[in-house]
Formats: sequence, structure tokens, C-alpha cells
Amino acid sequence: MKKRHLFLAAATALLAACEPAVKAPEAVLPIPEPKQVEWQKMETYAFVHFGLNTFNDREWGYGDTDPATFNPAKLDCEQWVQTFVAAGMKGVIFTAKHHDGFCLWPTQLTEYCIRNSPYKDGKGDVVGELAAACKKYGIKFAVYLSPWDRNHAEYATPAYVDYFHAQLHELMTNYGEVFEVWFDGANGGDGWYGGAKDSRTIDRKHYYNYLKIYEMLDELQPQAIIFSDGGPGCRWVGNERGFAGATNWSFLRAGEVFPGYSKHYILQYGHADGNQWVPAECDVSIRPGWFYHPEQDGHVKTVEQLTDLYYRSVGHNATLLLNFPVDRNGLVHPIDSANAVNFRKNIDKQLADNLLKKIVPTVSDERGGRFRAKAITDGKYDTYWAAHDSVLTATIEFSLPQATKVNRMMLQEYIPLGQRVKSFTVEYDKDGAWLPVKLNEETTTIGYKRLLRFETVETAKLRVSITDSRACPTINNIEAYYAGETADVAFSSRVEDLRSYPFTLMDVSEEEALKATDKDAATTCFMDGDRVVFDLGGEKTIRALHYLPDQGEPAQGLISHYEIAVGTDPAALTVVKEGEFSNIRNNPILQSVYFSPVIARYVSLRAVRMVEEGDKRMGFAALAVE
Ligand code: FUL
Repeated sequence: MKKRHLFLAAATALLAACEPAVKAPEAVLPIPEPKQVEWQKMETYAFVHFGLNTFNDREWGYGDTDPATFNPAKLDCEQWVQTFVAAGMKGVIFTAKHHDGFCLWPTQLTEYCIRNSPYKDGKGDVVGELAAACKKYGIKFAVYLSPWDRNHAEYATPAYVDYFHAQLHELMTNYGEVFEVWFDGANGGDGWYGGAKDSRTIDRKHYYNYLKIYEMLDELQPQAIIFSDGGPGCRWVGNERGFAGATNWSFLRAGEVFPGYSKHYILQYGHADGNQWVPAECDVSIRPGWFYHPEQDGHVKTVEQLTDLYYRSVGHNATLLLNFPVDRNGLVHPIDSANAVNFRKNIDKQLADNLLKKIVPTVSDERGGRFRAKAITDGKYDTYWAAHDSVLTATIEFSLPQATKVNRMMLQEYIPLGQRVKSFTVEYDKDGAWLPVKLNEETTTIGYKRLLRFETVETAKLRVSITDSRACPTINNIEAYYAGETADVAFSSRVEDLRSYPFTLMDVSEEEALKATDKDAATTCFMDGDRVVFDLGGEKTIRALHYLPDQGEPAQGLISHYEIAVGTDPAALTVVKEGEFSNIRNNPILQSVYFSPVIARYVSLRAVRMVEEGDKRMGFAALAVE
């Protein structure tokens, strides 16, 4: 370096050092424990369901199946783990004991275990073999231990609880570190129960004495994340289909969710006003069943299906726990393994070339210090851009070196300071105008990670606008990609494909309303006034309104600015979204408005402004609410 350059560099460094230290934003509660952040960074990990059910074509063993039937001829945990590594899985959770009570480790606490099976003449230990394979190939290990036990004679009495705790203690002390402990929510009911063959119910909230269990885990495995329907470490996502809501808060209201929570479908969204950090985990099997059934060999999820689930789990601020039903040989079946590995390759291919790498965006507000715009594209997790404390909305604009195709975006909030963003938009520049990218879901929350798939645009400029936030935004990463034209997502705007709850339109004749629901774009329901109210007939969780304008030539009754309101009383609805139907005059295509899921019976669409000033009539070729 020349002397003059050296001097300049030194002067710049000095200036930076003199800059008053800019304080990091205060955390917004609730915030994750550091171990929850590390867990979320795992993103995808495997589940294995394997046991007596595998050999007896069952999903739930009754508790009386003969241990002699557990006889995998070629069991090879290294084959499992090698498959998981190739499929990019960062760990595996194993069903050490499912509801049937059969233990896959040589426990001293019951005879109903692998010691009494022909596998390795009773000397086998699948839990130990899997833990060792994980260690060898460098992925994490964890256990599923079913609280419900259909074999145990004392189930539903205090004696069983002691047994359950002792089992957990064995597992937690003999197999090294676990990253998670999985407590299933399915509990109580029919069972063999030592020959009693009756039905037993328990108080799901208190019976197992979870507080004592948490103490034990804190002491023996402090790094472990505790899964149950309501946490405390991570929560069930409320379905077994592998996806979280596009709106997904990592919060729950403490103490409200426990196994049997009747509003479990809400778990895919979290509680927006929750006071406890309990992120969602999406558990799903690569086959229809959790356990192996030979007739399901032809029903393994395809690469496209798995790819779609990835975007809707990891890309929706959750983790993906993908189950492999190990087969009767004791191996991951070749179809499952091929699809899982190709799924990973597909994701890697789609998200290979980050178009925003090192492009410093222009931001509407910058906190300064370490919290500058360049942190958004430096590829580091722990550096982030932040706005000033009072700033809750902001724009982040990227200029690419040249116009290029884009159809994916990845965004991350710096969650150690809490989950903040409540809504945002993504736009691209087209001939000097900002247009929204075409998505098939709402852009509300971000959280640890948000992945967006949108219809391909060709542009040299992209803009992310944070339109609402719980506190000043803290964004550590934004990336964009062109994934090619792929089959894992559809952006159909065909009116025939519109999904909707059934509804009636208030104050509109049945005959006229039919023109908006008949899935025929050529018929238009016209109505006078500036407001249409949908009655869904009962309360529903709604997240979108679709409006296909009149398709006539010229199109009539076009709404340019809208307001959507919802509620249970049509006379007192709450506004959930307002905005403009961009470019509707020139291109009256299907308009889809997504918002945070909300429970309501009535939905209103109000025309705040019409395209033709003074127009007193709205035209709807199609309307739908989902
Ligand atoms: C459910 C269980 O009942 C299933 O058998 C499976 O283990 C799944 C992961 O959780 O609640």
C-alpha cells in the first residue's frame, strides 16, 4: 500500500473509532433463549418412527404385540444417518418408545423392550446405535419418548409417572447430548395396560408432572429444546402436514396451550400477543403414515412436494421435522432416501446464486454505528441493519448491476432481539414504476426466516418496504434468487381455481351475487354503492380476499383503492387492510389481498376510490374469501 493510502486508511479508522458508539436497539419481549436460536438455525432435521409397529403394519400399537416380532435383518443406523446427511438434515429425533410402550433400548425398567426381541439375540440397542452413528457423521441426536404407554399396567396412576420419569432419566444419562426431547400430545385412551384392556384417561395438564421433568432436563441436558404442543422450547405447528402459516409468530400466551388445546389450528400462526417465545416445528412424514407400511411404497412425497413444504415450513419461520418410516429391513427405504436427497439438491439449486450478495441497499432510515445497510447483504448472521428507535416503517432498495430475472426472496430478522415485523411488501421496478411482485400468500411476519416465491419478474431494482413493526426493524439478511421456472409453486389466476368459503353477499339479490361466484369470468355482478359485505354464515379463520374485476371491454366498475374490514357484527367491522389495486385500469387481472389471519363471520370490501372518478357502481366478475 502506498503511503498516502496508508494514511487515509488510518484516518478513516480513527474517525470510526471517534464516532460516538451507537447503542443496539433494546430487545422486544418475548425473546428466545440462545439455545432456541441455535435450534432454529438447524432448519431441517429428521424424525424416525421405528419399532414393533413397523413389523405389524400398525400406526398405534395396542401394547400387547409380541417383542419377538421385532426382527430387522439388516438394521444399519449408519445407513440412516448417511441418508440424512446427504439430505441436509442437521439431526435426528428417534422414537425410543412410541405409544405401545415398547422400548428400543435395553432398559432395566421393563421387560417390554428390545432385550426380549430376536434382534442381535437381545443384545441390541437401537438408541445407542443411532446415537453413535450421529456422532460418527457429525449430526445431532434427540429422542421422542411417548408419555402415553398402552402396555404399562399402572398407566394413569402415580406409579406410572415415576416409571416415565425414570425412563427419561435413563435416556438422558446414557446416550450423550440430545438437542431436543419430544413429548407427544396423543395421550390416554384404550390400551392393553398389563392385560386390563380398558380405557384410561388422565389430566393432560398435570398428570405427568412436567415441572419435575423440566428440572431434570435443565440439570442433565440443559441444551435440549423441549417439544410439546405448547412448548416450552418449541411448539407443535397444529397439523401433521408439514407447514406453518405465512403469518407465524414465535410466541404463545404462557400456559394457554397444552395437549388437547381445542384451537390447535391457531398454532400454525402463533399468538401475535404471546408473552413466551415458543417457535413452531413442522412435523410431517415423507409417507402417508408415520410407521412403515409396504403398500405406501408408491406414496412417498415427491421432490416437488417436499420442496413446497420446505418453503412453507423453514420459509415460514418454523423448522421442518421430516419423518422417515424405517422399513422392515431396518433401513431407510431407497425411494424415501432418493426423494429426500434430491429434494435437498433441488433447494440448493433453486437458491444457489444470491443476486443481492454484497449489494449495499439504500435504506430510508439507518441507525448508524454497526447497524448499517451493508449488514443486510454481508452474509453474516450476527450483523444487522436497524432503524432508529422511533421508526417502525422503512424501505430497503436494491439496485442490481443489470436487469435480471428474479422469483425468490429470503429475509431474516435478527431474532435475538425479538420478532418485530408485522407486515411488509416486495416490489420491483418496471419502466420506472414500482409494482408489487405476485405472490400467493400474505407478507406479514418474517421472524428467523421468510422465503417468498413469486412470479418471475425481470428487473434491475427490488424494494422491500416494512409497513408495520412492533419496534424498530432489525434485519440481518435479505437475499434474492432466480430459481428457474419450477413446479413446486403455482400462481394461478384462473377464476376456476379460486378457493373460497361459501358466502352470501348482503343486500345483493341471489341472482346477481351468483355472477360473482359462478366461476365464470364472463358474468359480472354489478352493485351500486361503495361497499360489499360477505356473510360467511359462521366464524372462519380468513386470510385473503380475491377480486376479479369486470372483464368487459372496457372493464366497468373498477375499484382503485380499497379497505377490507372484518368482524362478527356487520355494523361494527374492524379494518384489516387498505391499499391500492395497482395498474387495474390497464390490466384488470385477479387482485388478491392477503392479511394476518383473523377469525370473523363478516368481511367487507369498501371502494375508497374508483378508477373513474364519480363511478357509483362496482363490478365483480369473481369474489372469494379464504
Ligand atoms: C402423533 C402420534 O400419535 C403419531 O403416532 C406420531 O408419533 C406423531 C408424530 O405424533 O401425535
